[in-house]
Amino acid sequence: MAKARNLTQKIIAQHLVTGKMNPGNEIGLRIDQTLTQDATGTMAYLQFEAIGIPRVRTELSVSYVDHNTLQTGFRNPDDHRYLRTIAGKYGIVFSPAGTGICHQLHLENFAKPGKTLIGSDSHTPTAGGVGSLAIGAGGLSVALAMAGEAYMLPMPKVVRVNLTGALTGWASAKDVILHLLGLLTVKGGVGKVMEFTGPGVATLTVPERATITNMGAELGATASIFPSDGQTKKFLSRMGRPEDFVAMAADPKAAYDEEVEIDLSSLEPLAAAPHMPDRMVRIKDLDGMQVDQAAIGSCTNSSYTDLKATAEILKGKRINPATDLLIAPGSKQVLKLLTAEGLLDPLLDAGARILECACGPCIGIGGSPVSKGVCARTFNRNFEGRSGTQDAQVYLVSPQTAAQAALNGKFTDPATWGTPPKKAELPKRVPSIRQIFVFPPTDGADVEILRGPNIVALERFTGFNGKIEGAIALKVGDNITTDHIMPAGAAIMALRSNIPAISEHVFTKVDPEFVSRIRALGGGFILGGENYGQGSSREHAALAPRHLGVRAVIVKSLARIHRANLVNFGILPLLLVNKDDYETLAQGARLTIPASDIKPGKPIDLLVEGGAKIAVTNDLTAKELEIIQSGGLLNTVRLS
Ligand code: MIC
Ligand code: SF4
Repeated sequence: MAKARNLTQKIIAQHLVTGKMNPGNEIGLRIDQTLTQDATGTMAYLQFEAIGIPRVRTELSVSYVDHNTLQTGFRNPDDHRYLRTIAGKYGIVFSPAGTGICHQLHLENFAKPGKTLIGSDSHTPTAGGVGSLAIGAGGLSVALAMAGEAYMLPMPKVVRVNLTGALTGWASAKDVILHLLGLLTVKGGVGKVMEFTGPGVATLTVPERATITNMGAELGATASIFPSDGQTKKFLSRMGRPEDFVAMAADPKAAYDEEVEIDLSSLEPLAAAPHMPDRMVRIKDLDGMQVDQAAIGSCTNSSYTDLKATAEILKGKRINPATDLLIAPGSKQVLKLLTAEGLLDPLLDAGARILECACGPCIGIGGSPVSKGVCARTFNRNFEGRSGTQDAQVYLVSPQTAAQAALNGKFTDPATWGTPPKKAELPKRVPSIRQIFVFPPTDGADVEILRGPNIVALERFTGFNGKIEGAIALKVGDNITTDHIMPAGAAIMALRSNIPAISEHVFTKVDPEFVSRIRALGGGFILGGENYGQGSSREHAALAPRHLGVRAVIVKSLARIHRANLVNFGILPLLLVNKDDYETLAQGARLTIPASDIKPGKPIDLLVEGGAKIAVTNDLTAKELEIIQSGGLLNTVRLS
């Protein structure tokens, strides 16, 4: 009899190209679908062009424009035009600016149970809400998957998150994942897939599941996944694609590497306090704190059901005049539904601002709060400064909590909120927005790729031989995010296709002198703590430091996607054998790395000027080491 498998193992087994399915062992997966978004997409497609094949080899590839849709100046619209023409040429579906947020749109229109999806955005696991094995990756990894290459990753451990009971009162799906983050922390999911099972699963609708799988990214998890069941069938048929449904679940006796229990009925409204998504607090304990801005949207909480709940709370009321309320629906489909169901009026009449269907304030593209402003945002990240206001205090909450905060002008005890609205469901007939997508011609040979002057050709990095000498150009602490390394916001994100220009902003929010210092040093190393590079998938957080001459990062531990991006661009990720050595190494210390002596998984000594030796190791495979030694992945795969 075949071995009982959990759902993650089943999908992996069906897509396994290389490797053995033992946790930690490198495996290669066949990828059915890819997605990109504008801010990572231009680089991904420049790399795809460099690989040199005529058409994507996936079942489906979609290019969404949702992050920077401001089009201030020529750079941003030029990027969008490049993305549109590239999509036509290579057989990619194009989603124009304003259609919606990539993860919301993908869930509504394309995600399928049992399929593998990789996306150049860390919240790609949202599609796990319909039972896809969906993983965030760097742009180059996505480019390779589009070229038909297997996606390489360490076989994840599978965590069974057993849900019992049902949500009650004002508790929502957002509170489930905030609770899990409080329990496991922002590094609790590294190297793992969170697989949701148990009797509580059936009580959650697909949009609720997608809120949970979306924010599994904040746990550092490789993916999060729900089974495909009656709820999935209902969702897919209401989305007008019943044929995409297949039932999928773990075998009843399947084993898991770890287990977590959550009793849904024990949950209450929660928040993640500034400035980390795992700083879980109870809303009741924030009672009385003034709220300057409430914002509802982002790929976590911008579904029709989220906004319906919001509209029902706001109906017939006016928000507090001292509190701004920003609402960005996740897609035009959500917006059309709100209009059709008469739910837009209550939002408008209450005083909400309706923003474009895009990421917007989530990534600092407008909607920045006032100085020291307290925000109640339904988003997934509250890293310091990410809102565009460095001293803002961002609390991550559910739409219900954000709507209450907007009404009251402050956080209040949920016990005072009255009876919660009935759980929102999608209506039977959902309007289609399929005609807004641009589907590619069957032969793109005649499509001309249009590039603006901001789109700068890729640089060729050189490999190394022998030893690498240099100084620690920057020492940083634990949980450094890619927002610290490569800040976002409208102005800097407009430079995503121009590595020399965007490199001027590396680490500027942490240390404004960093760029001039590393230039003066002629390159060097970064010393970091635990979970270095968590958060976004932006490969610019590896590519731009590499452009500035960073050759190695020496850390206590690394986040998964950033680790892969470092390898992809030829930066050595070295792990301190003795974590206490972090204290003895100072910024400015000169080091020699005997790079040619590095072997997979073997410790070596770094020589510190003055004679000290520091042991470092690595968790690289032989192939990854070879990639770094040859100056990055593109050097090993280019045809052109
Ligand atoms: C984010 O939420 O940080 C982003 C912006 O969506 C990033 C991608 C990017 O930096 O372009 C992500 O999550 O991967
Ligand atoms: Fe967009 Fe925010 Fe989601 Fe990132 S987290 S994809 S910026 S909405």
